[in-house]
Amino acid sequence: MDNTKDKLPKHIAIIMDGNGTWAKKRGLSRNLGHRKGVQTLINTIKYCQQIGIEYLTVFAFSTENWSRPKEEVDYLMKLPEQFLETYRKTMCDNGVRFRVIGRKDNLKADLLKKIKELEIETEENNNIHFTLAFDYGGKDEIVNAAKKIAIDVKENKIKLEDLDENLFYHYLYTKDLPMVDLLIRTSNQIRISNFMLWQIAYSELYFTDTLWPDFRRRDLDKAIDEYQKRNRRFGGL
Ligand code: V0D
Repeated sequence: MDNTKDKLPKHIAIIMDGNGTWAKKRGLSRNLGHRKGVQTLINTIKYCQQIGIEYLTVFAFSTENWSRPKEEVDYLMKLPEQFLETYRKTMCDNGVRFRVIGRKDNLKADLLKKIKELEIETEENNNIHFTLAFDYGGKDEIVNAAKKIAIDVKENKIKLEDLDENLFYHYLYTKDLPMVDLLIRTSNQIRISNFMLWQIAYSELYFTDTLWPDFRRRDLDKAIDEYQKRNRRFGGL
């Protein structure tokens, strides 16, 4: 019996690509595209919450994005504060559990403080788990896990023979999130680009031409529809 058919994906991950292309098509600056992208993100969180998605994780900035032109990086780095200012209260009031995953060593101290505060303030929320992957890389995450495991083995906190896939997962940035059911990438790029690697082992992958600032409810509906049509087998039959 196929009872996966009408199941909502529990965990959706999105690579929000195409902000620059969207702006260029309109003769606008890339920065305006990114700003529009923030609004689309906020609408998407709201909609996911409405339809009962439990986990939403989005790729905001990769470990490789630092090599973009300085001007663009400088602008991008203003978005977190802008996002938190406009959306922080809504998250608190509507049961959004907020998390940021990724490296923390390149973030400015005051931003890090604001992130920590909101993570703690929304700790008890469980309406939707909204996670931002920020200065995140999938390979970096795995290397980081391996290092932490090596330390714990050396300090006799774990035994090497006890290391299995389950225990390894506890050392990933996503240790508190389930595996990804549905990965969406916008803007017609058919790549993973070092987003979650371990976590997408069994994910359905959905690629759309829609540019991120144009992404609407019906685009998410289409992705979920497609997900429900596919028959997920996790390698079994
Ligand atoms: C631009 C579309 C929220 C994609 C979404 C610096 C690109 C909006 C954040 C954010 C970005 C990050 C950390 C945090 C709170 C919010 C964000 C970046 C880009 C990269 F604690 N949106 N957003 N960060 N965009």
